[in-house]
Amino acid sequence: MHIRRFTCTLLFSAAVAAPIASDETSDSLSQLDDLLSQARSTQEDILDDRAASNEKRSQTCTIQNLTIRRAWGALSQDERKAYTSAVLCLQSLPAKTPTNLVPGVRSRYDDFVATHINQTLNIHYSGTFLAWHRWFTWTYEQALKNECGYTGSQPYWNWGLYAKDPASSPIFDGGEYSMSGNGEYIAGKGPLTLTLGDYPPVYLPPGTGGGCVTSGPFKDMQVNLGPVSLPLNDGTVITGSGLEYNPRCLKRDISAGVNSAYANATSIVELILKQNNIADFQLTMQGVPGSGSIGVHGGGHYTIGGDPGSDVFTSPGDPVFYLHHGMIDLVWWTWQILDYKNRRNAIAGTGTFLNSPPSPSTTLDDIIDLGYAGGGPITMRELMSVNDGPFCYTYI
Ligand SMILES: *[C@@H]1O[C@H](CO)[C@@H](O)[C@H](O)[C@H]1NC(C)=O
Ligand SMILES: *[C@@H]1O[C@H](CO)[C@@H](O)[C@H](O)[C@H]1NC(C)=O
Ligand SMILES: *[C@@H]1O[C@H](CO)[C@@H](O)[C@H](O)[C@H]1NC(C)=O
Ligand SMILES: [Cu+2]
Repeated sequence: MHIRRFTCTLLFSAAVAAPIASDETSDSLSQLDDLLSQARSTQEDILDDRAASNEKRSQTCTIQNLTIRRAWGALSQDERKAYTSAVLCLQSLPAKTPTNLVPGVRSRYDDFVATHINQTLNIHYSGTFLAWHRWFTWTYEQALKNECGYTGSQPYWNWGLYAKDPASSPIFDGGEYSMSGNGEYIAGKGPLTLTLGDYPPVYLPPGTGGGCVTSGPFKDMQVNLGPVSLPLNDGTVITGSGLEYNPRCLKRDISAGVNSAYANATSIVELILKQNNIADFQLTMQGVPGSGSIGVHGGGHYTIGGDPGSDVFTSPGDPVFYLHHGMIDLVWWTWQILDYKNRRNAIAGTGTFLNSPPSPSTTLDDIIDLGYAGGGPITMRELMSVNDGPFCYTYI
């Protein structure tokens, strides 16, 4: 009896294991899981070591009090609801940004959008890209906790899990426990044309929405700021200062084509394992200009698409931004901890977008300031590790 059951189990495992092993996506997803567990256990070793040492300064973040950030799909329905309710709360609180500086701000949520718009040309394709967005995402998470009573942590979007059909994923399925669904279907859209300086354009497969989001927690959300540089499917771009009051619906154009081409499980694993220095890592992640790739960073943003999702400046105006940047941060942290000694403080780049106009190299002494979004001025040095400076979190 016992032996028979054992045999059955073995047969059953073999039957399910075979197709998984032959599937590139599942292979890469389990590789990503392994990398993540490896990163976790290295982080625990680091924290154990310093708890054992007498260094007092380093005792503030311990294994016992790490905040754990989880994938959206791993949250319970109640936890997801708590998160979206806290975001809606932030959207109902008054802005701190004075309207003489940014006439369009209407809520505390908009403070974050305004800060991102204001600094866009210094925080993408620059030396501060990763650290700036780590601090931005963390500061947003703290606002949800401290100003809206949220007791959970910032969830993340593992792009690789749903690359073939993001619109049906728990993040975008449009249900009560999602981050709201796709935009209304607009027929006959051409590809989304992205231009970057004098490089040849990149044409992205259009999504299956394009119009207003009509389902889920954010169906009545009003977008107030932007656009600054919004690409359209006919090759044109709508531009503006982004700072005026421009109330409109939240639009999305969820694209499985973009997700599977640029932010699939294999591309995530390869980014982590094959890039050996920070300059290549952050450039590949954002898309090497002229290569035709938009990287996993562009991959996530243009999977969401729409307005403000596809506007580099205004993209935090779609609440999924923060789940996307949770994943960007997870990937950076996983990459850092694979060679912590050499990568913990590794930075490269300058203070301007593709160094245009030319600017000094970013250093660990450079100050990051999120303005009215909060957080206060902080040095790059303090933002380099998820268990130092203001941070004490991990990802599972
Ligand atoms: C974590 O615990 C340590 C030691 O108990 C404490 O000093 C520190 O303030 C805590 N840190 C956080 C972020 O809760
Ligand atoms: C996965 O992403 C990589 C990098 O963007 C790309 O080269 C590859 O074709 C993608 N795989 C699939 C199945 O689309
Ligand atoms: C925009 O950035 C400038 C320069 O860093 C700063 O002086 C200004 O206060 C910022 N505006 C807002 C609204 O954050
Ligand atoms: Cu950004």
